[in-house]
Amino acid sequence: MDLDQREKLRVAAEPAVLVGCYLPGEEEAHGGDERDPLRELRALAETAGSRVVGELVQRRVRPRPSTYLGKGKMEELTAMIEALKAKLVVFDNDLSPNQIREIEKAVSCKVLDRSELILDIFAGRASTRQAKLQVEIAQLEYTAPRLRAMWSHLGQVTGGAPVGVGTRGPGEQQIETDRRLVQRRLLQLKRELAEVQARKTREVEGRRLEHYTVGIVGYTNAGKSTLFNALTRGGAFAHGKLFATLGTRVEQWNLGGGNSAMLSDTVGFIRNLPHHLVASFRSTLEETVHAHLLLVVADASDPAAEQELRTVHEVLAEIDADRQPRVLVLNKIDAADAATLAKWREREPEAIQVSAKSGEGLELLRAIVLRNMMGAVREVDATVPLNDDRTIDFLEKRADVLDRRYADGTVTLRVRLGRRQLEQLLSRGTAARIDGLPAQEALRQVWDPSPVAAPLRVPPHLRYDQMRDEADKEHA
Ligand SMILES: Nc1nc2c(ncn2[C@@H]2O[C@H](COP(=O)(O)OP(=O)(O)OP(=O)(O)O)[C@@H](O)[C@H]2O)c(=O)[nH]1
Ligand SMILES: [Mg+2]
Repeated sequence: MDLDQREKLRVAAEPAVLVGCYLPGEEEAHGGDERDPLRELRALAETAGSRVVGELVQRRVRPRPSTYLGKGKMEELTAMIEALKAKLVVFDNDLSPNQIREIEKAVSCKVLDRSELILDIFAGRASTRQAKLQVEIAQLEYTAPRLRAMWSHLGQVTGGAPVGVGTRGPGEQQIETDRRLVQRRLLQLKRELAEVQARKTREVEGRRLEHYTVGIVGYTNAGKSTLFNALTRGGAFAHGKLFATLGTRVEQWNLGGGNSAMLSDTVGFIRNLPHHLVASFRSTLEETVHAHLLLVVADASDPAAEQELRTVHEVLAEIDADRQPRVLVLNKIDAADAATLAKWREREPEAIQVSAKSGEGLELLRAIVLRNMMGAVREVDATVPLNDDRTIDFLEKRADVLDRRYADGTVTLRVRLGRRQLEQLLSRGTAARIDGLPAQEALRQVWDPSPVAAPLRVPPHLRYDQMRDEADKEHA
């Protein structure tokens, strides 16, 4: 079944009511748009395949511990669900397992919170092995405690026998068995993901040494894949729905003059991404974390763009992708009005305004990336055996030679050398030593002192030893 068919089926299946309960000062953080705080949740629900039939917003000083919403609003919600024949309630807030149980009991239909909704979308979209593993891990970690709460509540309703889980024994025992099954499954999945991750890390490290790498990042729906396609003719899936992209694609980007970069497109960010999902997606984001340069893409026509950019910078810090230079790319200028663009220009004078759709501004973007790439120029001593004519010839013609010293069958040239030029020398098999180091080593130590010289870090949640410890604790 293709994506659209699946979505049609689910649309037909799930009329949904959206609920947002906002505490003072929370609306902006929640919707990014004060007049329409449920805007993003609506887009998420539609992306997940629901049909939004009703919406309910409450402002409270603090959440009611049992149901988050106040008592009167809960009654209103129950009546609304009945009148609209809704099958699903989605909360814009993150709910505790107990709150979900209480609300489900009151409204007698399925209740999801925002994180679960996002997980559901990810589950529907994951197409690579890596993405599927990551989603299943996140789902097990996030949903398992909720499932437990739900079963115990259903157990009460049916006098102890859990509904829909089979007839094996009374509730508590069932939950214990399932909890162990979940743990075992988690361990197996994490082990498999660790293998995928290790392979990926080697691949990324290799690519980074050989090429200049540029990562596209940004909020979901900012137009990253459209930009990627416009720059590379790369055929990434671009779509007007949230989280169209879940994996990472890498394509060559021709920067002109015989230079090129490896450009990557990846999953979009969203505020309050479920914690486990961020951790799990670390390996998808490996390409981003280790890119030489980041293009941070924002939708200039979106009123919530500023809030979204803040989220993007936060997530980048969280995944350790905050050491490389960034270029802010304001996309969709064809859809933004002149006043908005003027405001952006004032606020972000360094940003490049583009339209991935019309191609406007892409030439400037290319030039700036090229300058960034060649910009890594170092003044070094290149010591070359006199019989390595090709290297000497290359340096004399292409690099800026400041001084020459001859000794014992070698020449030492004081040169200003770009990173890309050294890479080109390397690919021709140069015999030069740079500042006394073999050329390959110099590339690591002189040009990329911090990120590449250090081995790529394996995130703690993917380390075998820790997983084993956890499993042992579990069995003890
Ligand atoms: N008007 C206009 N629309 C654009 C532009 N760039 C992208 N879009 C539209 O924005 C929507 C999202 O584009 P994508 O490229 O899928 O966005 P993305 O950032 O890759 O989204 P995710 O992969 O879901 O995170 C699509 O409907 C695109 O057609 C642009 O420059 N102008
Ligand atoms: Mg995309």
